[in-house]
Amino acid sequence: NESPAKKFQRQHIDPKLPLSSTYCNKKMEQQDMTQGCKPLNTFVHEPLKKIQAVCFQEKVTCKDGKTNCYRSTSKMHTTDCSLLDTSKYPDCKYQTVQKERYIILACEGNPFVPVHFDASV
Ligand code: T3P
Repeated sequence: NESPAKKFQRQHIDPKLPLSSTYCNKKMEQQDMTQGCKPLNTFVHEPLKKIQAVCFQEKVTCKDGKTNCYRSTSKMHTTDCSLLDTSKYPDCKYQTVQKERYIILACEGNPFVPVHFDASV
């Protein structure tokens, strides 16, 4: 059974930068997010350790009001995958947009690691 920490890694970490505009169509399928066509998902293209380190950076309030969110102190390479209006379920089609942004993650547990992608700013 997949832990919340492993689920976060599957859904949000890909150390390689995308090489094409069809990245999201392929990656969302490969990483098992196309049962139901997840509407928005961000991949972070940085090493695992660098992303885990965000849990010890700037503490901020999460969108749901909880207090276990952390914002990165540096910008990171990210890709937003947004489900297209024209996508016809179960054939999930995404727009691929690369961004350099600060990321906000929710962290939990011992070890204290990311379990949810809250936002990018
Ligand atoms: P998860 O909790 O599995 O990380 O908020 C609902 C989902 O949308 C959540 O999934 C995170 C994801 N999401 C992104 O991946 N990028 C974004 O910029 C936002 C706002 C949400």
